[in-house]
Amino acid sequence: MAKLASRFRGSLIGALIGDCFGAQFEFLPMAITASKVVDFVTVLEKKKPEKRKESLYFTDDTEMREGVEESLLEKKGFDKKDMATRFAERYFVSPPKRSYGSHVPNVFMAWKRSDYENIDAPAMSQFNFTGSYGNGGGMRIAPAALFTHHQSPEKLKELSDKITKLTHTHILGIHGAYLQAMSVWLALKAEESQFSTKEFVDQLKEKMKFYEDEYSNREENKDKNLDSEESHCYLHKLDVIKSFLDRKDVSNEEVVKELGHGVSSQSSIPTAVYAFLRSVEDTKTIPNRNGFERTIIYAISLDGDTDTIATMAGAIAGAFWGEESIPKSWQECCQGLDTAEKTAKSLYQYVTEQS
Ligand code: R7I
Ligand code: MG
Ligand code: MG
Ligand code: MG
Repeated sequence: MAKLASRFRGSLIGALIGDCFGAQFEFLPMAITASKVVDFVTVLEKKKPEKRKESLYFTDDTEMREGVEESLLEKKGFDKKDMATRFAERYFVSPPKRSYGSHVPNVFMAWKRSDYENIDAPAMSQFNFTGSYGNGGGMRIAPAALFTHHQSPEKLKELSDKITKLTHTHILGIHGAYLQAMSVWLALKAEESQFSTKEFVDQLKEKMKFYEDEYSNREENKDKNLDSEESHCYLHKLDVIKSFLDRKDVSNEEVVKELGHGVSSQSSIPTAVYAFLRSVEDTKTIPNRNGFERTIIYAISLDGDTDTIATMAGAIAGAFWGEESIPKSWQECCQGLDTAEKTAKSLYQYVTEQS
């Protein structure tokens, strides 16, 4: 079983690899298949180390994840002004290839105009005051699961909500980010030899049911225009995942139709969780690759928001199988590897000192 320090590194490096590898496929006009992704990684693996080194850039998924980590470590917990300032100031100097979501820069600019005094309001005013349900909350949330490793799932929920609400206040964005955070949190603790994908989904279902019920039962939410299918969408999608895990013949088309591969939380976060769980179960469709490799290859093969689905799936898979499951040749390709390694070590040190 991978040791905890290795799982911390695995989660952040796994997130980085998902982003860097997935970004190469984001706007490709061709249909993506697992064999095309395998061809892509095979080319990288055969390159000379000096040609490979840092040849792949990361995007907003990593840039914002780094902002979360730095702030949590520096402030020893959540500090909204500090984290918001890090998000925005990084964005203002970032090259265009970081490809941030189309609306989230409005939040950064409003913060700056207020000299980082008015942090809460800009996110709430996104999308006609519904708030964003983009997957920008989930894509950066893995470090919250590491940070609360020795605490309760309720503490993780509190932290995940605070980090997400800085930019994403739609309930589907908030619940989605928690689903991703909780998946990483559980994967860090899971033992491979006794692992049951169904039990993993059941644990997630229990949490999502609680929070989705709580939200829809609150009086002030009764007149919000979410129908019951929407307000319990994560519970519903976890049931779909369970039914998929019972079958061996689930096609990419069916996964995309039922779970999605889009830029919204609800159409990408359950998909990332499934990409990991399917890769635990199915060792044959993508042969001669370990579970971590299968997760990344499969997540990207689903097409759509490839960097973000792969970054979220990679964070879960890396937490489960540990850093030693991630080929060194893959790691070396990524810009941002040194930061991910160092930060994982600092987070590990921080939580072990706290416990
Ligand atoms: O969520 P966000 O940070 O974007 C992250 C995505 C990832 O795929 C990254 O890799 C990057 O490519 O972008 O940024 P937002 O601008 O808040 O949301 C992203 C998109 O989600 C928006 O541009 C909208 O298309 C969609 N969206 C919504 N559409 C309608 N109504 C988010 N919220 C809404 C909504 O309430
Ligand atoms: Mg991105
Ligand atoms: Mg995108
Ligand atoms: Mg993306």
